[in-house]
Amino acid sequence: MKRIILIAALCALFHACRMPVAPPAPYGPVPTTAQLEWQKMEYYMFVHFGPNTFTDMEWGDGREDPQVFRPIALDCRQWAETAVNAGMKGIIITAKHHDGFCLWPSRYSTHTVRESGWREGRGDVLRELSDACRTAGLKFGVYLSPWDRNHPTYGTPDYNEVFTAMLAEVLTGYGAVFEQWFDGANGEGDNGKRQVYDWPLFHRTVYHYQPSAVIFSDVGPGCRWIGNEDGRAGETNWSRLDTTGFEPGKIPVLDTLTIGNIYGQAWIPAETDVSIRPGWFYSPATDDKVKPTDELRAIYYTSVGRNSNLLLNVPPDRNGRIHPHDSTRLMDFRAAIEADFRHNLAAGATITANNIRGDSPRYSAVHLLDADFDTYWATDDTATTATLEITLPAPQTFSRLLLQEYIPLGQRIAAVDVDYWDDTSHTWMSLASATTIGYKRILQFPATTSDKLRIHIRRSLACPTLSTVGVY
Ligand code: FUL
Repeated sequence: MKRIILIAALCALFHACRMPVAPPAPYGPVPTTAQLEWQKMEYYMFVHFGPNTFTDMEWGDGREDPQVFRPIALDCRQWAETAVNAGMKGIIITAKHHDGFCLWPSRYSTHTVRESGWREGRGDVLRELSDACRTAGLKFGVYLSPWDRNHPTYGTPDYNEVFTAMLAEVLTGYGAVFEQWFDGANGEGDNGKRQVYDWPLFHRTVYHYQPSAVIFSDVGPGCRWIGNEDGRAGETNWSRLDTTGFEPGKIPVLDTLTIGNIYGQAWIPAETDVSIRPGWFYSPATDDKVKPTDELRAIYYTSVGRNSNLLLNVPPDRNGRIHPHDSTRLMDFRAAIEADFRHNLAAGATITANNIRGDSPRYSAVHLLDADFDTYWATDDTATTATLEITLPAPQTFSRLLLQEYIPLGQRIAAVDVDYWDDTSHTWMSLASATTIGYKRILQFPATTSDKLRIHIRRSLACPTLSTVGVY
């Protein structure tokens, strides 16, 4: 009896003293804190606004009379309210497009809101929008086109100094900037000259004034262009990219931007930018061409559903307000997505894994079903394949599976098969397959009824981790 008590005591002591199982080591490049916060935003608004709004142009040539800029009822609070009601998390505005017109009264240009006469030349769209975003709880971002078809110094080294000074103005005058958007389009200036940009200087300037800003360009460094303007990320989409030898406007083949590089040296996740209308700027000619809800819904699945953020452009009209056709469509789009993800059928399910890291509760598969991104399931280091089984309390009909990798430790999973249990044939039947998961991957398939699903990770570059599984 004494021996038994002693053994039991020793066992208890052993368990109490057992070292916590160490998490998997990060694999490859990983997101910075700012990139992780950015990725969690998922969906935000792009605003193209400026002289082009009033001239039916997409690319103004910089010789427009500033007086054409005359929004008679500009209301940035209406933009911000629309974004909030649409479920968006921020707004990025074209502070200066290729025509060089500045939406703020820049000291380094004579082609600005000051010269327009709007609000007697005392207006500042960046001020009004950044204030409205702050009030509405939205993040504020700035698009600044390096290509400038108006500025007299464009095409000379002096322009790099001018552009840097303009950057400093927009980055210091309006509070926190979550994303600095650099357009890759680079043509000639009004003087027929083309600029050689000082990208290292531009990047240094952004990080100096806004250390937490994510810098967008064709090739990062904070986030990258998806390689098309159709709203389509790759079904395979690595948040990693090799950028040596590339810069904005001098880019790898477009497919590489759409797919990323499996062994890319840098963490540069994708952003999908697309417009709700055929053009980036407002035109009355497109009032009846706002994308239908089904098309926007499809774009959600091919962007957010494929490990990319969605930057949806909603161009304000000539009054300076978001047109009712656009705002109504945005509300329908939100309702459609919310309906798709209202009931997670996996919420009351049981879930098992054939491998749990160190058999530790810390990495148990139950973490896949909690709503906490920061708890996750992981396997032992030796595993590069694994199988999860989900049993629902009763048979249910579903057509979507949502998966999230725990990306703070890097992107690992390269191939996944999903099966369901068919009660008639008593076999597992194939439901869907995927390659990459990343921050979020949503698989769609024909509506299927079953009480069991199986997720088989067929290939992982290092032991897999998953944070979330949802069945809808
Ligand atoms: C492109 C620009 O040329 C378009 O006008 C628009 O701003 C789009 C978002 O990026 O490169």
